[in-house]
Amino acid sequence: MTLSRRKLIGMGAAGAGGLLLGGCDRLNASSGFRDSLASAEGLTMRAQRLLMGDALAREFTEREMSPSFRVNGNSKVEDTAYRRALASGFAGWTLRVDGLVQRPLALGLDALKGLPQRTQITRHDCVEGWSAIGKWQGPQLGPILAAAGLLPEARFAVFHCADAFDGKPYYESIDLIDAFHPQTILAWRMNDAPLSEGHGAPVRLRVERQLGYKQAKFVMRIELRATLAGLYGGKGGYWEDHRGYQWYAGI
Ligand SMILES: Nc1nc2c(c(=O)[nH]1)N[C@H]1C(S)=C(S)[C@@H](COP(=O)(O)O)O[C@H]1N2
Ligand SMILES: [Mo]
Repeated sequence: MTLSRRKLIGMGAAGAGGLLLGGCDRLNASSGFRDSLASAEGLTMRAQRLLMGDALAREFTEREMSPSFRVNGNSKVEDTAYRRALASGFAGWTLRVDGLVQRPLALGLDALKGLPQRTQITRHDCVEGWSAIGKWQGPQLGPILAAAGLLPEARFAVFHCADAFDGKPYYESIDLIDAFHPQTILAWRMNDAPLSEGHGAPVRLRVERQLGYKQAKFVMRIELRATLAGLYGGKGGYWEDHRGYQWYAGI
């Protein structure tokens, strides 16, 4: 099942729409969120959402694919459990989906490969000033979250990664509008080959309407949360906490 923003809202306040509309009220109660809405970021996010609605990011043809797609950020994961899993071809590895869900999931790579797949050729834009067009394949995130059953308090999907910078874990987060967007997938395949370690094996997020740093690699766990406060630096991601990058990194 794919839920578009329109469908989410169409479900009304008692249904998933309540997640969005009710969420605003509750978020407004927190001064942090009020500050961020008053900021340029809040304005950009709301303006972009109004303009784009549930529009798709541009997709490209095979001929437009970049001849090379660089590896950026961490290209290797130090974590010993990760190294063992990588060495075994991720045989016993599972992706956990937990937090504010009715049924926590543990999905093996075969389970992810067995779900309906989406393939998309998109342009990745890194804030450092480079872009590359690549082909990504994997299951959509929305149906996986629907299978776990979101609790009414759930507002954000947090992606916990296996890597770290200077001992600080890499993580990222998106809201439910992006989580249920049709182009938001858990990619295990890139350019017709299994994801390499450098590009984020075994699975990485593709959230195509946002910048490169939101495309979390080495995703181990997806946690559904009511708020980003209280998690690491509280700003929803490694770069947001430590480098002042914006949480909503719209392209
Ligand atoms: N776990 C994790 N995800 C990450 C990063 C990282 O260092 N660790 N770097 C981010 C940045 S800044 C970019 S531009 C892309 C790079 O993806 P690539 O290596 O496939 O080009 O991954 C993003 N996701
Ligand atoms: Mo980036």
